[in-house]
Amino acid sequence: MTPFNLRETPTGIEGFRLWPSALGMEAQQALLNQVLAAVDQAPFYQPVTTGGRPFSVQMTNLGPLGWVSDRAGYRYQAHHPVTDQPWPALPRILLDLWSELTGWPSPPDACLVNLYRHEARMGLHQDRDEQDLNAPVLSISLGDTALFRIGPAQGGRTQGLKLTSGDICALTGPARLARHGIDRLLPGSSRLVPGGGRINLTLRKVT
Ligand code: MD6
Ligand code: FE
Repeated sequence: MTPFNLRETPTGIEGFRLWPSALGMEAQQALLNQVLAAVDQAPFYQPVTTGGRPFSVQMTNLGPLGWVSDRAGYRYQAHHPVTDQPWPALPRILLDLWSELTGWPSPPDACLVNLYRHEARMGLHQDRDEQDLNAPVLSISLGDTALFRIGPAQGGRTQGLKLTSGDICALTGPARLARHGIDRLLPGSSRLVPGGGRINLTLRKVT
């Protein structure tokens, strides 16, 4: 595995941290291979909102806990909602990235894996289902470039930026509850993900 490029770029948003091209091509491919191998045991599925509307993003999880949403609500749980099996273990490379980039003293206990095919998007939201909202959320982008949008927790003006394959970002401290989402992909901008599209991994401390 090639070493990570841990040079951070200022974002102008306090607490929103960005490491552009943290993963080179070789590291992206190695990470993707491990994620796809794990996903063999925990296939992507299409979650629905509490209102019964399907997400355009497909999801699965790695680690002791996984974020799920269905008509009963959204929550973290230890089992895949379709196969009822425990989620696969977190690959070591993800644990290493978490500790190197966040410095958080304990490992993450959940990794949400989002698969965006061409038309998929993610509405503005806050990540606030975790018990300790002081722990950061670390996000790794693989595949097609995404137009990411972020703004203050309380609402108000948002700004957009591109997340490209190999970029890593984090919501920490004053940006932990920032509102954020994915407006759309730039389809065909990467050939990394088989079948096209983008995979986003978000590492969290849930309990
Ligand atoms: C995505 N990301 O990049 C969606 N959440 O596909 C997120 O929802 C996210 O990028 C928490 C922290 C960073 C993120
Ligand atoms: Fe999020």
